[in-house]
Amino acid sequence: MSELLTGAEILCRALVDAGVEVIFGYPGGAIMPFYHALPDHPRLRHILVRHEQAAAHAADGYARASGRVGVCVATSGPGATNLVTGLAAAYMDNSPVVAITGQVSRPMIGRDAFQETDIIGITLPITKQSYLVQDVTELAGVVADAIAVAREGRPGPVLIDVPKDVQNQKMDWKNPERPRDPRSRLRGQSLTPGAKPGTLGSSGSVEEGVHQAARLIKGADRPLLMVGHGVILADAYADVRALAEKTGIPVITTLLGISGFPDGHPLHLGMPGMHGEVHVNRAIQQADVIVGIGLRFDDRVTGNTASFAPQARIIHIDLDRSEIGKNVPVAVGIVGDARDITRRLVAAVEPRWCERWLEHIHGFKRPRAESYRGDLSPDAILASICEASQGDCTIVSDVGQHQMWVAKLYPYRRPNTHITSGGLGAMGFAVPAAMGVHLARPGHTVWAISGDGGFQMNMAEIATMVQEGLPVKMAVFNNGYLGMVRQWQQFFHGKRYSCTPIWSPDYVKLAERRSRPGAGGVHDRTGSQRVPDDPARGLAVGADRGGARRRARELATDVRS
Ligand SMILES: Cc1ncc(C[n+]2csc(CCOP(=O)(O)OP(=O)(O)O)c2C)c(N)n1
Repeated sequence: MSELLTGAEILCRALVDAGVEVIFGYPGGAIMPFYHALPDHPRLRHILVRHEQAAAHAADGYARASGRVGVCVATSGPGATNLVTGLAAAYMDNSPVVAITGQVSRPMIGRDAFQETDIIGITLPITKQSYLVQDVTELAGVVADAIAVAREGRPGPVLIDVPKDVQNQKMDWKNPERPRDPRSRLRGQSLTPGAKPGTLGSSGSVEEGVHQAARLIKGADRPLLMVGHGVILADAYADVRALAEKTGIPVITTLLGISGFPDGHPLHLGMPGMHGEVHVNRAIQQADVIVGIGLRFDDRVTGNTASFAPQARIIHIDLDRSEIGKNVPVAVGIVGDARDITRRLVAAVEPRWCERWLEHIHGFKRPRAESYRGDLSPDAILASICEASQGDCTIVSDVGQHQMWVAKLYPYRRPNTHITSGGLGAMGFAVPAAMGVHLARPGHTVWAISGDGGFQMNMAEIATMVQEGLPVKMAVFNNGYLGMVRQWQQFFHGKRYSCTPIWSPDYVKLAERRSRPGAGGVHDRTGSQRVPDDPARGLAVGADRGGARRRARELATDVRS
């Protein structure tokens, strides 16, 4: 059956057809036709964020928690540029996000029209692919293609820029007819080459690589397994655990690999790197074989690569060929899906145990510092969060000192329950990303844990959550400082605490609901507003009003004196 539809209507239908259920966005001039069409597609739930950066972070959180594509929408110009940080975070952490931006009408492109920005040019280095839709006939194919590209291989963000006149352009829509080559008009490039399974060097086959790896593991005295985000993305937990248990190799989880292997497992050591644990770093320096699965050996893990793991032969398993040998030299590089390769490796290795090596590593452990004790210590706060959630929640952390405490101290027992901005390290990530995680996992407890600096960057999203009735729990480590920067000033800048004390509003007051929101819900075209019964229900901001303020004042005095 044929119908005359606008590009905006086709855009909505294509999203519904692709299984999209939630969109995080903010309207404006160049995306008006899309917002006009949206109310006719009730299967698309729109979350009106308070800043487009939050839309991108929320889509990212949704994608990481669901394994599906997260979608965000913005208008041209400032709306589109506000997405940039969120897209960069998604790019760095391989999160499948599709961003849809309005663009000025085709005849106006390149004339510095009102709110015209070359968002494709701006986001080229932080997107896997981008499309400037030139004609309504391409739209449905572009959406389907963008969603596939965002997910396949090494996931990442994709941008679709849709000129306003294309959104208004009509076409005779014969579902399910699709343009044959939706890429014909795209701009942008894939920065992540498609992966062909294989082994670098020798015969090049995966089998050969797996056998080389098994031989190295057999001959190793001090082997280590390093687990990265790729294990979570590939759903390779069971296989990684099987590999560790068959060989007895101690396991290290990178910041993004946390919850890729259960904390509390006798083989789990903890996090490496400059904010990691001393015993983990010492183990790396003494290891003779390291099996790295789904990680990129970034500088926060390796420090100076010249002195990283000086005795180790490295086996690197990664989906992306370009990662292998990029940061550290490898003895065996195997390109392929983490689950598939690990499974083969489990079959190829001989059972063994590394008891003495494990004991040796535990000998490096040091007692916790004094500051880790007491009622408001990171340990105690995280233990109470764990207890309150009966150990079953997802933690979304922001960036700073608290992020490292959350990474190191919280016991993650279930896969993919720790979400953070690892690669970009974007403050302001936690609150909106937790909102996305909640929408991906309704009924599950989600905590956003932030510092007072990062929380203030996107705390306006509390209003979004109240309007939408999203019961995300929040904890603010309100120490009165940009703590991690202060720590650097303490150690590397002669204790010159320049511009790091930070004042906070009363977070508990902020979370109190004074009145019902005026215009809640998605659409009020028909006059019906969807306002949640009790929008603030379940919204817990874990700031300690008096105590933290006092502590902040004390610290500030401390610094001045
Ligand atoms: C958007 C952004 N701006 C600046 C930084 C640099 N930065 C890293 S950690 C940090 C301090 C974070 O302070 P806070 O949120 O209070 O957390 P804390 O370290 O005290 O736990 C800053 C400013 C960043 N990572 N992201």
